[in-house]
Amino acid sequence: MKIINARLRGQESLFSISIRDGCFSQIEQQQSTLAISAGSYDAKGNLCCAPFVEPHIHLDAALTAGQPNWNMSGTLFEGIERWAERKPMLSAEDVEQRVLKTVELLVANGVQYIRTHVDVTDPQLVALKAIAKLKSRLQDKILLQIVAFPQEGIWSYPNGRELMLQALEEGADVIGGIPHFEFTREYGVESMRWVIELAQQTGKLVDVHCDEIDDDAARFLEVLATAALEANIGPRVTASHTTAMHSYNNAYCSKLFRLLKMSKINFVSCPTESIHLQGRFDSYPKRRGITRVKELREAGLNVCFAQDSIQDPWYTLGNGKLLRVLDSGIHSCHMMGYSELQNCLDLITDNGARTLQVEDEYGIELGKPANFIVLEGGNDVEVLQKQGEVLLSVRQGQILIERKPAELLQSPTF
Ligand code: 17E
Ligand code: FE2
Repeated sequence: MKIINARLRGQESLFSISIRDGCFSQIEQQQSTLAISAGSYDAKGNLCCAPFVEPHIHLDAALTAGQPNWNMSGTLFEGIERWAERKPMLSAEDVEQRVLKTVELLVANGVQYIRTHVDVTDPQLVALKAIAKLKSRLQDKILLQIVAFPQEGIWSYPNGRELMLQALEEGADVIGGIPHFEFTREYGVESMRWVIELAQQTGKLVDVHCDEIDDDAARFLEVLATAALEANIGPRVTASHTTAMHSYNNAYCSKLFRLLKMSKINFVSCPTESIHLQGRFDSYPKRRGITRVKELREAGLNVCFAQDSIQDPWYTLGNGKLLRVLDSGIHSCHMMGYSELQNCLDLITDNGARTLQVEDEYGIELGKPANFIVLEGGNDVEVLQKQGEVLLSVRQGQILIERKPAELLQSPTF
């Protein structure tokens, strides 16, 4: 397979990309536009880039919005209550069917790497077991990482620690947490130290729902970052949401950032979800409730964007399109200065890959697996301006999806 007339990120000229045995075998700069020939795909000057990464989604809850009740208030906490009503209705078939549908949606939109949180505050671990089974079945289409996510707490839920350990035995790759939702600050702190110790013992990654609340007193991030630093595992640790950071005062943030930089932990922000769920207890002016993405990036920390939810008790919308999340995120985070726009795709590609720790196999480089997508537009800015569909997604040299650009059939003359 050969891709011709492709643009690569950060480069002006056209490239030809050859694939052999599922890997990139040649990446050649072209002097001019090439004519299409048999066996080649004409990218027509569009951007060939590494696949989209969805680093934070809840596949277990996807496509359950309104079952049995709708979230009327739009708060995170009502979402947790509505989900607790749906949880006893879970069955292996129900989970499998919804997960496959959601993954299909994500794959159709250029995603090849997914980290899913799966609620393990369920004595039967129904969803966790069902999703662990799907992992190998899906491996030709996506790389799936599973987080053991204690939605109702580790310290605050009966047998919370045992359920977390059992989930790891059943195949979870990543240790989760939810310190701001534990009954007390002490429980939250203890749970964070336990999570990092467990990661040291097991070699697993860590991804914590951390300070997902508008409370400026929710300060578990400093506990997580300190524990990660002292265990020397920062790059293997992720703090998701950290929306309370939106509300921290600048003096505290200035002190906190020193620790964050030393710890080298990763951040995931879910801008569409946070702008919807946060700020719900404010009148006017209303906080946006999104973590300090711009400032974290400027401090050299790794931040990526994620969707979080697709049609679940927390978020009724969502369609697998990370370009929509990116567009919304850079608006709400004031990240539309031209230099920020020029590399904005990092937020849904490379930075996500770093969070998932899959950089060894990720990227358009000689010898790496031929995993890539073709987007409408020749560079990051054009892709965002066009908001087009993903035209091609290739994994290990095999086409996953291919589509034609939308065609306007009729328009007035000017
Ligand atoms: N659960 C949670 O605690 N936070 C979220 N954003 C979602 C589920 C979607
Ligand atoms: Fe989440």
